[in-house]
Amino acid sequence: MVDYALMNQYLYEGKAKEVEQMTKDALAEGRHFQEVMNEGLIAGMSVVGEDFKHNILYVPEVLIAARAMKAGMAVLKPLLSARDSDTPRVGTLLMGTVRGDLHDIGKNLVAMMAEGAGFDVHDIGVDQSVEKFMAAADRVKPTIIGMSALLTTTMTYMKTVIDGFESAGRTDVKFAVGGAPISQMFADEIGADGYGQNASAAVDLFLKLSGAARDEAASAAPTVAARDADAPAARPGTRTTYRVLYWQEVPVQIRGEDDAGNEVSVELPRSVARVDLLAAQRGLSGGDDYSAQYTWGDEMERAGSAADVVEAVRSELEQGVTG
Ligand code: B12
Repeated sequence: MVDYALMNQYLYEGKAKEVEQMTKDALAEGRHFQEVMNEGLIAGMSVVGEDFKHNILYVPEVLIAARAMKAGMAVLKPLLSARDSDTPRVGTLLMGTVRGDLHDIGKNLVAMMAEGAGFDVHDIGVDQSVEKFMAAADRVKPTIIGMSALLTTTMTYMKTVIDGFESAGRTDVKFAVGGAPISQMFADEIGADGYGQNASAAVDLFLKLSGAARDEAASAAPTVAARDADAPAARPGTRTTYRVLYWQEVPVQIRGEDDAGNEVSVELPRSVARVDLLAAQRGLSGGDDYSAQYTWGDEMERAGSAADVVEAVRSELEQGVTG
């Protein structure tokens, strides 16, 4: 029998193969695809979003979890596409990242979750001008246009798109905006109809804008195993198991847990800049290609508390990182 809590945990840990297999198993067992998606995938991803917000997870871990979600969604996709006859669509969503901006991981995640919530999603990709948004809107007649921007230099273009639609007399569509530098205040300033901080909030917003309400039970995030908050201090003789996360050959993050239950995770800031550069040089800037380069190294063990071991490994790795 399908264990959704375990599936959520696998998704959280980015175990794509396990998530894919459990999705297949759940369907084979006769579970409805909507249930599998809500309870197995979206619920898991909501926890990832929450933990990202509270700095428990870093960006690479979000990307790895998103990859696992995508593996599960790929299994459900044919069923999602075939459901038109028996499920009323909630609305039509046109999604794109604005001109000058190539970031699409967050947008893709939002699109995936919106599709799961019952929207017809048309994703026009990155670097989209107002003309392209308009041409696409003519084609698909969206109820909502969702724009994404990750750069402070491109977020202002969202206003250009909104103004463009307004001067063309196209006031029949609602605008939702999002991306790391966006805020509710900015959304208000540029005349957007709403802002969503993460994929789950984005779906709530889309549902609100299209007049549909979210089922509370379906959107409630399950809790993940309690971590280090109340763990006792490490004693002498404590050992820590740790793993290093790599983007190709570049170490980007270390996560360790000692036998007293303390968990510590740090990013290697210099490596992030190096990854940006290498991604561009190696032609791996596209969302899927970029995310696919992340892999966890083998689990290792050392004497010491999680904080001490992770700090020691960080310092060793930093010395080995050039550029
Ligand atoms: C991955 C990444 C890249 C990848 C992008 C791969 C891809 N295909 O997307 C690569 C390496 C290509 C890249 C390139 C660059 N990047 Co970059 N990048 C990042 C990084 C590390 C993570 C972004 C990400 O994917 N986050 C995870 C997703 C899940 O979160 P998210 O995008 O915020 O999306 C969520 C919400 O915002 C919301 N949301 C998103 N869209 C929408 C839309 C709607 C409608 C709604 C409602 C909600 C919503 O829901 C999402 C899911 O929860 C950020 C740092 C950071 N911490 O954000 C820098 C960052 C965004 N990049 C930055 C920079 C400067 C660049 C470059 C200029 C670097 C360079 N030297 O070349 C280029 C620019 C290229 C370009 N023209 O766009 C800066 C931006 C600084 C700024 N304030 O402007 C950042 C903040 C890093 C930094 N601290 O300096 N980058």
